[in-house]
Parts: sequence; C-alpha cells; structure tokens
Amino acid sequence: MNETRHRVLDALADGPVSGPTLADELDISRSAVWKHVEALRDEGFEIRSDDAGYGLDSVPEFGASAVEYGLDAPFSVEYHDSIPSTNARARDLAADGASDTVVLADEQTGGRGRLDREWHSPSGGIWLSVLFRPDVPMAHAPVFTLAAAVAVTRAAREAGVEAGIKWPNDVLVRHGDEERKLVGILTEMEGEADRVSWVVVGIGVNANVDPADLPDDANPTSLSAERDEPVDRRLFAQRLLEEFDALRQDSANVVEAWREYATTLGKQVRVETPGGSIEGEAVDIQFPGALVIETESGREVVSAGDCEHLRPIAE
Ligand code: BT5
Repeated sequence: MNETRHRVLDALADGPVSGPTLADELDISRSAVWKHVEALRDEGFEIRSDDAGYGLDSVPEFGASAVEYGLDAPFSVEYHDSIPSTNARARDLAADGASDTVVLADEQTGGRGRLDREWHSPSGGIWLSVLFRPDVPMAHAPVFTLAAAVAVTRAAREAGVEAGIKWPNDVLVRHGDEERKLVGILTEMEGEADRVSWVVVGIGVNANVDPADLPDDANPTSLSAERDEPVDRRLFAQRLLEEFDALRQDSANVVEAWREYATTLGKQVRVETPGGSIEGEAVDIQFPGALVIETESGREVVSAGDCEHLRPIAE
C-alpha cells in the first residue's frame, strides 16, 4: 500500500474526518482523497461517509492491506488468493532486487516442503514467505528457521494453541503420546560464503483448514481444529511477522528462545542425515541451529536432517 493511502487510513481510523479536511491535512486534492477512499473500499475496507465526513467501519479479513494495516514491522505484503508457491514467488522477487517483502496466499497449488516434498495448502491457511537480506555469513542462516519456529509458536500460544517445536523445522501440538504437525518451515537462500544475498523463510500454518483435507501420514492438525473455532488470520499473520521481525534482529538470543519451546530436547531421537542415521538422546542445540545428540559412541553435532522422536526404551 502506498504511503498516502496509509495516511488516509490512519486519519479515517481516528475519524470521522471530512473530505476537505483530509485533503488539507495530506496536502492532496479532494478528488485524490475520493480516489484513495474508493481504492480502499475495493480492497474491502468499509468506509462510511455521512455529514460528519468519512469514517472507518471495518478492516478486511485477510489480504495485503489487511495485514499491512496496523502491522508493527517494516514489511510490505503481496497477497494472492491462489498461487503455486509463495516461496517460488519470493525467490523471483529476490532476483528482482526486492527485500523486506512478504508473499502471502490463501491457497497454494504447488506448495513445497524440504527435499521437494509436497506441502498441502488448501484455502484457509496462512501460507507466507518472508524475503529479506540479512548482513550475515551463509553459515548463520539456519538461525532464521529457528526464529520463524519461535515466532509462529508464540503466535499460536497467543491464539490459545499450546504448540511446541520439533527440531529443526516443525511446529507441533501434543495429544497424549502423539504429536500433530501444525506448521512447516522451509528456508531458502542465496549468497557467497561470507555473506548472504537473500533469505526466503517460508512458513505454512494450517490455520482455518480441516485436518481431514491434509495428508494422513503427516498426522496434521490446524489452529481451527485445536481451538474449535476459526482463528483471525489477519491478527495471526501480524503477530507472527512482528515476532519474526524482532527475532531476526536479535539472532544471538534466538537459540535460547527456541530452547524454551523445544519438544526435542531430552528425547530419544533418530536423525536421518545425508551421511547416515544417528540415534541417541537430544541434549542441546547450538547456534546457529545444530542439534547435539548423545550417542552410545559419544556426542554428535548434526546441522541438518529429518528428526524422529522415539519412544524411550522401557526399563
Ligand atoms: C516442511 O517440509 O514442513 C516445510 C513446509 C513449508 C511450507 C511453506 S508454505 C509457504 C511456503 N511456500 C512453499 O511452497 N512452502 C513454504 P517437510 O519437513 O519436508 O515436511 C513435508 C511433509 O509434511 C510432507 O511430506 C507431508 O508428509 C507433510 N505435509 C504436507 N502438507 C502438510 C500440511 N499442510 N500439514 C501438515 N503436514 C503436511
């Protein structure tokens, strides 16, 4: 949304305000005011106009302006009702030189997980990718996956869903012995060894979707299923982006925040890595995101892999 339109909205929110007053305050013509108001109405803002002037009655439920409006983080948002993959779109925007941009969609038709796995993204989810250009070496980039996991876990807990994090990239909800997958995170990047050029952090939140519409084998859940009522996707996306924005600037503290929500630490795990399978107790996590596993033959530090939580062996 452009700067003037933001200012029109802010003035309306404090409203009612007359067209001529608005024109004076913003130093634009009356017909420009009218055009901005019409454009905002087209985007779903309900704006009344009566003798007292213009006033804001309601904000759209979801979309670019909805998420940008009142967002306390410096991201511009691009919204799609349906798109193959927000990560693919964000990569294209990165190639065009963009930064601090969020690609958001209601539905993805070609959503991707790690290792090119399929990510089911029906309408009603919060499928988003954050594109930014941190001034860090490539080796530090995994910390942004952890930051995203912490940010989305905090947003979920604020929405009343007790989520936890399974290393490295899953946000889960526990049901007895069972863990159900609520969120998946896929980080992609490009750069030279000593400096990242761009990072795209893709976050897929099963928000208002029926877990029955998601693949069974993943044991999925959703915010609406956990809460028994839909979540306000606009507020959720805003809280998620605000938390992520704060954490990306404070990467030294991300690991500690991650530990607070980790479900993996203290568990018996099996991690499938490109070099083979490692089994043992997950004892810690190290900056920028490696898992420390106590195995029968000593400590191993694993920086990437698929992690399975194992049942403790009965005594
Ligand atoms: C992930 O991969 O968990 C990362 C998913 C990232 C998705 C976001 S959405 C916005 C952005 N745009 C994209 O195209 N991607 C990102 P991984 O750990 O590899 O897990 C993938 C596995 O999760 C699949 O093989 C399924 O078993 C399972 N799965 C697929 N869709 C799911 C869903 N909606 N909920 C829970 N599990 C799912």
